[in-house]
Amino acid sequence: MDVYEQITRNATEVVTEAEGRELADDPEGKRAYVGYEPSGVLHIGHMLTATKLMDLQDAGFEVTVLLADVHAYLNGKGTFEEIRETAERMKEQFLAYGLDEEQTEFLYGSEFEFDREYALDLHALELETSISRAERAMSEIKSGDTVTVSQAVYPLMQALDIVYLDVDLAVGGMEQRKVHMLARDTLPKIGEEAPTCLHTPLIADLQSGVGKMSSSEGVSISMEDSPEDIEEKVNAAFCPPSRDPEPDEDGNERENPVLQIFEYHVFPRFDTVVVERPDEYGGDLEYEDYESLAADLDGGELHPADAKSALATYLDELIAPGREKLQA
Ligand code: NAL
Repeated sequence: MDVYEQITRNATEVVTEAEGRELADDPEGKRAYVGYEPSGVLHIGHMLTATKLMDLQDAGFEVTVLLADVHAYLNGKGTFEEIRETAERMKEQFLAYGLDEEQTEFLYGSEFEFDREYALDLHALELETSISRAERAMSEIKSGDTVTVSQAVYPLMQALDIVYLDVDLAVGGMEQRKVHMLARDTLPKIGEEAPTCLHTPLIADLQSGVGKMSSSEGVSISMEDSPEDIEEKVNAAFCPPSRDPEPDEDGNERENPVLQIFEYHVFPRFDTVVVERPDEYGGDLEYEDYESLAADLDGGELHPADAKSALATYLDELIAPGREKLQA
């Protein structure tokens, strides 16, 4: 696979493509980073960016995972001590999920975000940013109903972290997009470079296919799930025999979340996917890429129930090592 293709496969966008191509021309020793608010348990959203980090490691990038303890605090996720405790567990789960221990650096935000120089740069960014812009940047990240001052500082610190971590490529889900755009617009105003950003897709709500899957609302999948939990959730998922479902009765766009999880979680990690079926239903099906599985579901060759049962099996295989760490 060509390096640019490897870096960008399954990504929604690279900002900008030209900058992404420049990185792909000479990936050795380049640094990619992703940050997460520590939450103790890894869920399917974290796993999606982690899979992208593995692509980047394969391409020669050095990967830094920022355990964004101060950000979680600013976003109302608990006391600082509680957040630090959950971060250690999260790190273990990332390694269990398959990030290369040698190639991955883990860092706490609090290791550099309290430095005097950082504080001065942060205030410079505050001077350059309107409250409404900061608030908009947080629309898909903030917890709680009212916007606090801490949540307006949050995206500015995220922008500044990109500078302090000396990152060549900032990776995040599409919900981070507005923060990254703020960083691209604002950092040059304080004499810093605009970062290149890569965004991964968001998976649709598992039960309805409408809107986005969320760990705080609705059904999500995490490393805490037992094999039975996973089976139950996947069996209840929205999966019409179509890769392009009709809108619902209210006209809302719908996705097929079962196919999305195959595309973004399963095929990047397994060379072949076997769908087991009894002989009387045509016997096992074997797929080497997402396209052929999606085409079979769409064409009626693959029944949604069989697709779901295979998905539950592969998801469990991805989750099992982290689940063991959680239980240890
Ligand atoms: C991600 C987060 C916090 C700080 C960061 C700094 C640099 C790069 C990425 C970062 C967490 C992220 C979240 N905003 O929603 O989990």
